[in-house]
Amino acid sequence: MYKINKILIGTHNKGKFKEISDLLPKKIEKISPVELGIESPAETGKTFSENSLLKAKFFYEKSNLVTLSDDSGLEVECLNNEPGIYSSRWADQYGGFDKAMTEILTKVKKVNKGTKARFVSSLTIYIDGGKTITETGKIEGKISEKKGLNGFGYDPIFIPNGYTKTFAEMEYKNKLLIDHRFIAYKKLEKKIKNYIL
Ligand code: ITT
Repeated sequence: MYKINKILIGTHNKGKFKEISDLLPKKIEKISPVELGIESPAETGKTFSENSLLKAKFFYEKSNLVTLSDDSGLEVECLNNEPGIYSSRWADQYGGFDKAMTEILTKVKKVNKGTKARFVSSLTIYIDGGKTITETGKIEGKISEKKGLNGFGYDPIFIPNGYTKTFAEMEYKNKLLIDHRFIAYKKLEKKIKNYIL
């Protein structure tokens, strides 16, 4: 059985790159699209899994390296699960994450139908020979006032169920080992064990 010793982590998001790097076995060499001068594809999919697959294919075709990509986001129930797949685009649209988080908090207060929310991550690995595997992980929780300075993106406004701290108040390692990306990775790991361990 051939073993993967090098993976392109197909993301331009530094927070995701670090988390995915830390989930993969240490002995696997991790490459960033930034090192290879590869830009991001347009995210034309309608779901996290479609976008994740589209990114993995795009980066594989550009680099010829086994690729692992993520499409993720925050779904807020009272906002019809927005921003969802548009989580990154909301940040661009509102002028950064801080403003996008303020926007979410304002909308959630206005709608006044609770604070239930979840983070979702779809991970796709594109293996030589064109084989792809996609797995999705979700972590349920609630929207909170902005708290904490760790992490990235929408971490300051999300408290997972069973915890009292936002992702941004948690130690990096504690978030890493419970979040949506970890859940998706564990599902994926079962299917690629023979290739990576
Ligand atoms: P790539 O497409 O290059 O991977 P991106 O940041 O555009 O980078 P997405 O399209 O998947 O990635 O957008 C996901 C958004 O959701 C992005 O704004 C993230 O910051 C945010 N997000 C995803 N996972 C998160 C997490 O664990 N904590 C906080 N925010 C997260």
